[in-house]
Amino acid sequence: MNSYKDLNKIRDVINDNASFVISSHINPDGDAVGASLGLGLALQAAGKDVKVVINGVAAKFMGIAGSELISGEVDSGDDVILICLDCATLERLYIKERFNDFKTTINIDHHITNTGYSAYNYVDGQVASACEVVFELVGGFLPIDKNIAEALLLGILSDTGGFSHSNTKVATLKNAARLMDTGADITKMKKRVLNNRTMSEAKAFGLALNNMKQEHGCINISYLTKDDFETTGAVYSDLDGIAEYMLEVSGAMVSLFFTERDGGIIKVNFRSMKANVSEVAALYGGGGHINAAGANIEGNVFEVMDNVVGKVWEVLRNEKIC
Ligand SMILES: [Mn+2]
Repeated sequence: MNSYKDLNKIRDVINDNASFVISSHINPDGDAVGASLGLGLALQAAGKDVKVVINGVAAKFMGIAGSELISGEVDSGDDVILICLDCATLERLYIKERFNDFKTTINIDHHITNTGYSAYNYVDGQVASACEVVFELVGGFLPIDKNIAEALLLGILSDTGGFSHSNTKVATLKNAARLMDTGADITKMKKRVLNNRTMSEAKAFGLALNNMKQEHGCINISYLTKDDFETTGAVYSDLDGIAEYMLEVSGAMVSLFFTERDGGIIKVNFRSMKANVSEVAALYGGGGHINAAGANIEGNVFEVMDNVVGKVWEVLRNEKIC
């Protein structure tokens, strides 16, 4: 596991500078959005100039406190610090082309596959969400109010599936409890992140579940083509949760969800009960966590499915998981 521990150096950089750009991975999930807005609000409250530059934020996340910090513009230059959140590799960073334009760079994350691509890196692979790493950085250093706490809870709820995935630890619940101590409304945030679907998302779910098959008696797979996106009007950020749902269906030890993207790229979401799917994702240049990972693979959706199912089956068979 990669481990990067520049916590105090990062606090010094924050103390010594006034202008920050926060960014995260492409197609940001709830953790990416929550960490970005939570840290953005904390820096703003400390008198810093902050812009959050992330793309394609799902409508359900817009309007929460801190979303006014989201900007399409990237300020860069001699005095601006870039902070990358929840982003395991530079390749996945939304503003990767601008990475070298900043005074210095900071990488704060919880992916065990994080490559430590910044000048200062703080990666805690033990925690469930990037929001908890931000909380660790900010707690006791900058004041945390209800709005900051709600943004961070959004990410914790998102990455743990509402405290239901196996990444939910004692520390996760303690962090959530400490955030609730600020007066943060966890029920409101849970409704926003987990119990809140658009019509197009529901339709895409329907198509994906209709396409679902089981391979080798324990690998549930499904896909959506570009045509499916057009038919349903769904966007990629609408697809959170499909792979998790597929893992709940009859005997699955792994679920694999494939989506056709632009440029002949197939995005694969891996979810598992036990097997380390981040190792399989890494074979394709992807990464993530033991039970949840992703990769972008060039090729035809059906060929990519066959290939990935073969690799996953090897792991499940070798480890006698099924
Ligand atoms: Mn995350």
